[in-house]
Amino acid sequence: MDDNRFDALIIGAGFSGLYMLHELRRLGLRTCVLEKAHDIGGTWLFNRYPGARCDIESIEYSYSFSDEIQQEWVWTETMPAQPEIEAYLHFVAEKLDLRRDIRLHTDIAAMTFDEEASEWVLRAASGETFVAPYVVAASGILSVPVEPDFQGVDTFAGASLYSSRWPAVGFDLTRKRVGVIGTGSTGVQMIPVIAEQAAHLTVFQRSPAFTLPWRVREFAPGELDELKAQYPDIRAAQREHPVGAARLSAFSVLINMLARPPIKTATADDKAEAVEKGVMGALDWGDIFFDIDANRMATELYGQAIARIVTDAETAAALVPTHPFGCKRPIIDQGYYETFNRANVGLVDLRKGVITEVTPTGIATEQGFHELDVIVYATGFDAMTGALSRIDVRGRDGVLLRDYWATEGPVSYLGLAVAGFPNLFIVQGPGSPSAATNFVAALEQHVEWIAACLKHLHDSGNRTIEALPEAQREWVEHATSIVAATVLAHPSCNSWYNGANVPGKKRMYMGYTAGIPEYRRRCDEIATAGYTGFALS
Ligand code: N01
Repeated sequence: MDDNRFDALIIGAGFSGLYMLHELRRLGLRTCVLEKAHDIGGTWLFNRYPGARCDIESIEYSYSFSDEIQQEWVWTETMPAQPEIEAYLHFVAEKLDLRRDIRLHTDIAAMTFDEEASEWVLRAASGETFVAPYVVAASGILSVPVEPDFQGVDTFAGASLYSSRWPAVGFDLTRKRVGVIGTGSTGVQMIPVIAEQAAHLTVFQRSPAFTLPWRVREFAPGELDELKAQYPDIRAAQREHPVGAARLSAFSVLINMLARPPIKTATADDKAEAVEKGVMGALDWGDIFFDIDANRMATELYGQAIARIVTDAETAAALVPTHPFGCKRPIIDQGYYETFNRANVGLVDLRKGVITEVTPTGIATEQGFHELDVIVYATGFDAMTGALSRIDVRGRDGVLLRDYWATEGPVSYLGLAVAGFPNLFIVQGPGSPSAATNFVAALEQHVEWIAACLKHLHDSGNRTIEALPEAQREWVEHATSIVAATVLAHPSCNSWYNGANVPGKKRMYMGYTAGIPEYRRRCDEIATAGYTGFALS
């Protein structure tokens, strides 16, 4: 038992858990990372589907805390593909000698706060237990997939593939009739790639995506070295940027739009010019985040821009979104709309008739039957709260976190802690900036804040820290009030951001949208004032 007693335990060996381990070791704490998978990497271990890559530039979607690491690691492309990010995390783990404190194949099933001893007791699915006063949940915000249970889903005789547990050895799609369900970031990334491999691809689309074309490219000779020489400036700019990525990315495109002229006063010529520029130009207006009518006007132009790319008029019309732009996560793509001009690609608009059944030979919809050899599910995640909800997390008085969130909604204080669950820190919990930012920039701030907090507890002779219900309520009200004035609060906005993609999940916008610098300022202010809003004992 003593071997399994630690100063702090970390759940998850992805980007967050690896850095958390490094930070806690620097404090001299006896720490261990518990990881359910067979290897480190988190998101970037599981999401190996064709075309998987990050939509933020590699030099920004990477740890900034070590100049040695950022100078030594060599990115080959502007926006990194999954294998390269996974390899990067392996490099970091070797460089910092992290693996000796990581327990793989350790799936935490339950954790209970022992109020008398003021410590957490964690039980793995194997029955093994671990004890520590503090737990950091670095279990990922998009790590629990939503897999639809269509009637007959298990009867399919072909291959059923899931984007977030793609076979490590890959899957040969050549000469196969493939169906892809889902057109979020994942679907939009994989569809052009699968179309090139498969004999035929059928895309089953429930909600058309807003997606902006992007050209990912390899770094030119010497380009990365030049960028590395500018790292102090690049990181400084990132730190001050609301989304934690100052160079062009899906998020910064949105931020830049805020400074553009409004569509509402645009002339017919202005609009025609916007459509001429393509789907990106069609949306490039300053008022579309705050005015639903302006948003709809821009969507109309977006539809016109699609119609200039997609040759079949019915398909082009089916690709036009009906939800407001900005209320789902921005997507960037490599030739998405062009893919629908291929002879081997078909689109099924599920708004005209839903999937009724999966049979041994394919997918039946209210509109007809599609024979398939492979079905690919790119149907999203139970985001932000999913990973901790699948663990039996019991806080004070035996309250289950999943029940608490089911009743109260996905509430937290600062996205870092939940009232009634002492000494449990969440990296990128609901109510933190994570969802709408560069995750790596956001997690670095969280990890550093948590490490400083643990040092403070030690130095001040405290053992327990707990979010106060009043502070939590105020934080949730504050975070909610920021989105209230935007299209994000519109009833037609359904996404993982507000839990609408998970049946029965209490609807609440789960991000903090004032940006990372403002969030950091508030977190630092709270810490400097002696952790206001928390009870320390
Ligand atoms: O998931 P999603 P995702 N029948 O929830 C559809 C990150 N990420 O995995 O919109 C039919 O966005 C669903 O339809 P609807 C990024 O943060 C980043 O694509 O609910 N369809 C939707 O079209 C992203 O936001 C990168 O109506 C069903 C799709 O499945 C997050 O992960 C790449 C259905 C799910 O879209 C999640 O993206 C990939 C059903 N029963 C992911 N159920 C990059 O960095 C769901 N759908 C680039």
